[in-house]
Amino acid sequence: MHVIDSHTVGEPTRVILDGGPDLGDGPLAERARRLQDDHLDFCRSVLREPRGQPAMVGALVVPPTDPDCIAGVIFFEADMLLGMCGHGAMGLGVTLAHLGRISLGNYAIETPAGIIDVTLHDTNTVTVTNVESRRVRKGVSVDVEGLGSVKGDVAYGGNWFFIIEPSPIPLETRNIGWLASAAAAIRASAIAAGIGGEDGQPVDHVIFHDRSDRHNIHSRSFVLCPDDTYDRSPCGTGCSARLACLWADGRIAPDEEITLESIIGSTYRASCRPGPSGGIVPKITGKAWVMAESQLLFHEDDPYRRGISL
Ligand code: PYC
Repeated sequence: MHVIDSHTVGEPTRVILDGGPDLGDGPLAERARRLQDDHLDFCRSVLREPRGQPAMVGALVVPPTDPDCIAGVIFFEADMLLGMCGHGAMGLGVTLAHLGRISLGNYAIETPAGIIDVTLHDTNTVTVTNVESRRVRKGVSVDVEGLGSVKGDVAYGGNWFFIIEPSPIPLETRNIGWLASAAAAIRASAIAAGIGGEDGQPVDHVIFHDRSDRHNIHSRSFVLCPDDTYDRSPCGTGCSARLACLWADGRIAPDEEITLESIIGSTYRASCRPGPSGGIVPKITGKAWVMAESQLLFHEDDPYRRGISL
């Protein structure tokens, strides 16, 4: 299996170029469902240790259905699919450039959440114009054991987010374990209380936002991903959901660019415009670096060919 690994300001992506399962044809969302229902072993084998690492997101390159798109991509974690992935789209952009399949410019890419645009400005700098994003609920309270009542907004940015500001825990790297367990408890309580998208979509990510101590940074965040790892980048879909909340509160103007910081201090630039369906169209710019090109081998007698499951 031919893979290329990159990281986007710290958050890893593994692009799978061949050797993935046959998902048939049809709409990308249907093919993604087949991956989720029938091929989770594949996702685990690629992302779990010993071949992968906990924070890594997979990006399976598939043929697009839309002839205007240069590729289709299904983003996944070891145990579940992502509708979209901002850092992964940046990683895919620099990977396709590394392979000589694209040069500097603008490209449409199909994802299960919809068509996104990837603009490669130089070898490492990529802007992702994401799917239309929206806030669906403001200031919802959820009772969380050990934390009490926690208030947050529910927003969509290609995935579903519960967004809390200010953070109940200081956004410092020494608190990462504490932040992760609090965010996981909030997500479990939100799901149990039926708090999510308009059509019952469960919240899959939780974000804590707060002020940054750094000059010219709009805010700092901690993002918990569905697999309970934290995003080392500011999370492209999370920034999109965040922009949707800022927009709904009148806290950002069209095309105003802000810089958002991750818990490790890495940054994206982000802006938005009104979208066609009442939400916003986010633009997120960050940097990604290709770091390895490999052939993954899976021997029949390797007890960990499907990854380590504990
Ligand atoms: O950048 O959108 C993102 C993302 C989702 C999960 C990890 N990163």
